Amino acid sequence: MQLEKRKEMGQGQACLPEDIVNLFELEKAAQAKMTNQAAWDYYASGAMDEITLRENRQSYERIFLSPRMLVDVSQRDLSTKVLGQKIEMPIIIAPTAFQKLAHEDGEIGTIKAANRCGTIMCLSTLATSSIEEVGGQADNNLWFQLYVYKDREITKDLVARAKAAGAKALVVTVDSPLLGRRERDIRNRFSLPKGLTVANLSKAGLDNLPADVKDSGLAAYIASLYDESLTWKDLKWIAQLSDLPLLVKGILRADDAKRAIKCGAAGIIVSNHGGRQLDTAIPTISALALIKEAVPKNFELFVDGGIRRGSDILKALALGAKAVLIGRPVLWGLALAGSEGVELALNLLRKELDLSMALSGVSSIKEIKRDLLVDRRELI
Ligand code: FNR
Ligand code: LAC
Repeated sequence: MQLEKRKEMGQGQACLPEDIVNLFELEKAAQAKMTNQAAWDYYASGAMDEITLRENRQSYERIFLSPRMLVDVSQRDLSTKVLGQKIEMPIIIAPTAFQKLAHEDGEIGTIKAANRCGTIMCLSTLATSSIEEVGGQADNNLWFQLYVYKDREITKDLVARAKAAGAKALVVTVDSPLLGRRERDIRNRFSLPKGLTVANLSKAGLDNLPADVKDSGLAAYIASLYDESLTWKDLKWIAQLSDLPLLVKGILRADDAKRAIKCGAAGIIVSNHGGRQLDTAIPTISALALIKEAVPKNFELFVDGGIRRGSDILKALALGAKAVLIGRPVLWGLALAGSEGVELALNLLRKELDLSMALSGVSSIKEIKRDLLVDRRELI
């Protein structure tokens, strides 16, 4: 946008997609656009004091790179393989619930952006579009995130439907026997506005969040329906429900990572749920470093939480992640400009990763190694 027009609008900050220079600006622009304050709070919230939410981000800022010079970086390739499938960049869309709160395009807008960017989208159980609708638009690039309901028939049915809709992997989230205490949601009595539903659960008649509770409606929904008794034994049961590769999302300890592998996990997503579950849980980049030491060399690890810069992705890959997942920035993109906005968020990260690689003397993903990071003890 021309400078005059921007002045006319009296705004110092970018608010059109073409003006957005980084994800922090995208966040501000999305916030300005979202008129439903409770929906914004739901997206932005962390649990309790939001310490883990902040630390997820800040821990990346404390890691320094040790770039290598005079390397030919004229030909760069960001593509990689996850679970045997090629993707154009090591950036995957994390499962986030209720995407239609951001924009009417919702999850369909997100899968279309994933298609255009050559990457994978993981669809949440709590999506506002069904697995069949999203699967119908996918380009062999859909994963399904499973929440385990007390009613095992419902859980079985969700897995079968995901498989039939063409999902390529099953992501079981294990950090949410109950919902974390998100104080903004409690104050707002968070629920879904009229017209939006938990689309995957309409068949089971469980597609509405209670609206008349003195708490977060989502917290009440989860407390009454999710299986709080879930254990490793159940993970084995889930693994045999289909032939889909199983990813376990929400692991933060090395011994749990080893157990997940024993239960047949094809990969682990190191995650604290974007700081939304247990506050003061370990920041994910630190958990990744611990877990990497404990698992076989080629076992596929993923990480999410607080990734906002291409250099964050470089750091996560240097610490052993195959790829990263991005949660909130996708929602910000949707809120600002629907499917195009999601593409914008992904492209900003892709370009920054590409530049960070070039400036570090790396021209392909497999060249990213631990020695790109400065050891804490080397810092004065
Ligand atoms: C989430 N997340 C999440 N995870 C999951 O397994 N199932 C879900 O339905 C949701 N829903 C959800 C909604 C919203 C609004 C947010 C912000 C997050 C967690 C998500 O997959 C991911 O772990 C974090 O979002 C990653 O952190 P960043 O990138 O948001 O900082
Ligand atoms: C959340 C749940 C739905 O983080 O995963 O809101």
